[in-house]
Amino acid sequence: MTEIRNRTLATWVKDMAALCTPDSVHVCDGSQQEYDSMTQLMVDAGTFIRLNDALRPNSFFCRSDPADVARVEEFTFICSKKQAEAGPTNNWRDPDEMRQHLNGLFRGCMCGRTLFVIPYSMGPIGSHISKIGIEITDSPYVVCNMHIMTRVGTAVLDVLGDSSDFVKCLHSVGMPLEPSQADVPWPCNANNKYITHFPETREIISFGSGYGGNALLGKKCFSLRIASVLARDEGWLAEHMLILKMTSPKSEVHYVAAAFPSACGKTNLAMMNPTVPGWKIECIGDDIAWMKFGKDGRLYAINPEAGFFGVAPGTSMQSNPNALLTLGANSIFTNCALTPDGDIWWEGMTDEPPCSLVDWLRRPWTPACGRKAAHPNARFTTPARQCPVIAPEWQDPKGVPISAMLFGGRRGGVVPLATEALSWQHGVFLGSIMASEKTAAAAGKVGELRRDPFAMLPFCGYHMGDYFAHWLRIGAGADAAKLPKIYYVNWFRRSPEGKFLWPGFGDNSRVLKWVFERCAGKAEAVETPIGRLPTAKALDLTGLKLPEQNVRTLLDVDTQGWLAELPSIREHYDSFGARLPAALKTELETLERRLKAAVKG
Ligand code: GTP
Ligand code: SPV
Ligand code: MN
Repeated sequence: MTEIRNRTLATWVKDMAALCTPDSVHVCDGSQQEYDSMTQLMVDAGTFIRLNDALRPNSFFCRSDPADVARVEEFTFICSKKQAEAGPTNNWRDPDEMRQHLNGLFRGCMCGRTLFVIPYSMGPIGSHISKIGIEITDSPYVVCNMHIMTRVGTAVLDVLGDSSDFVKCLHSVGMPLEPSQADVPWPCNANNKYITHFPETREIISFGSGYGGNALLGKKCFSLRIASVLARDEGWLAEHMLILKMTSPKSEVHYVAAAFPSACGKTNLAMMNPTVPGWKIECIGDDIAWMKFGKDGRLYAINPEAGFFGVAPGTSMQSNPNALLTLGANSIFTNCALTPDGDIWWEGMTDEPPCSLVDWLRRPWTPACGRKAAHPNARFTTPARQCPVIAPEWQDPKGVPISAMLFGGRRGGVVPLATEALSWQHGVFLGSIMASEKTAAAAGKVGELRRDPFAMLPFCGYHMGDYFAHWLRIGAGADAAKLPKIYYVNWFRRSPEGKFLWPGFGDNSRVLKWVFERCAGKAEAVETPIGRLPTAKALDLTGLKLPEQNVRTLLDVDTQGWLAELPSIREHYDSFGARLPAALKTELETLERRLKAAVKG
């Protein structure tokens, strides 16, 4: 077994083993052999079902406990010393009290289980932008997922050396086993979930859930909640953004980052097949971007992850062929449905559903039964390197220079298809007022509109008002000409009958083309009270049979709608109190003045 030479790490592992009292300790080496033995362990335990090897080699199907299907924002805590540091958007607990409480929960919590130590790197091993985390977990499911989602193993320990510069991530499913007690396929602790972050000591402690961002601690917990604090302190950005590479027919290249809330289209945009002829889109990342200024004054982004943990329902050869092609082998499927021939299925994968399935709750399913076969937050875990449109430079330790950033969300009304910010400050304003209809990625009521600034509402590890100020500072300290241009987009505008007005998916390349051409100083835009909008002519709609009325609505400035929204924006802003940057209040007042002037005409 891998030996731990790092003294800080060895002591921590020893202490945690003494606290959690596992039957054994396993330090992960990141090898294929380790992955295989782990999947076999789970097949034997009934957690995994091996899929039909002829259809989907080396892939596994997994169903979670119905009480453990999504991120739990209600039980997610920022335990900074001062409550004011966590701000109004986070749940806060005193770090000493939380530690004490968690100590009680962790005492003996790994009885009958193995304690796994997962050394992992977020970002290419050894890149100056990358960072190291060590996750201790009692879940082999987490080990397998971390193998795919991050760079795991001995090489990470080699880079770490004797340094104590790593994020301590402690995780348990919170279900110890008595000596004679049989395990269940998906152990968790339905009544006791805590996803806790200690930003001052750069620690994460998670208890009771084995699912997604609750348990794969490199993802939202480290790469966003802890990293956003590091980024604030060190002058960079840790964002909930995809990164894509766009190449024009003339082989010019621009890189674009985009922040949409959970289940609002990042994975789809990141690896789409563009419908505009001659243009190429390749993927760098689909969920998280870490961005630092290069010596040339431009902002460079890396994808800290190594895999995709993607929303399964709705993924099809029509909507996202490159995702399906990535999933051809070596993948894990959680809370999808199982077909009679040992493959997986979910709503939207095919026009016609299979005649019979076993649903995610292990019940027989037929198309007539009236239930969904897959959970709406069913997910696939798959290696990024298998994506047919992964950009060759996706692991470049330098990162890629970002030309444009998009913000967006699900908005049935008011927000047009695309708006260009008038300046960096105006762009920060647009990011700060983002709102979206809630999805199944987090527990709670789906469809409700909520403000989700920068798609970071559940992921910002400190006071959101300070986060806005950090964004403004980043802009103020940079050469304006080298900063990315900022856009606000909305693929989800609906007709009064509730139909999407925009085809979305590959056709979003039409908006990207406009963005690209704006970055190149071409393409027309009209100045409106809310920002610059594409003219109908500037948007390439060739080959798209879109009713003219749709185009008009998509590119319309709904002045009354925006005016009606001002009170809710003001209320949103008021919640940040004195920490709301004055510049943003000014932006809001200016918007109001411009809208009122437009009404008077
Ligand atoms: P997280 O992994 O939770 O952060 O989600 P994400 O932002 O990567 O969202 P994803 O791309 O997985 O899309 C979520 C859902 O939105 C899927 O069911 C998609 O089919 C759907 N979707 C994505 N893009 C579009 C679009 O352009 N138009 C419409 N109508 N639906 C879309
Ligand atoms: C999200 O919810 O934004 C995700 C999935 O990307 S999870 O890993 O569960 O956070
Ligand atoms: Mn996400």
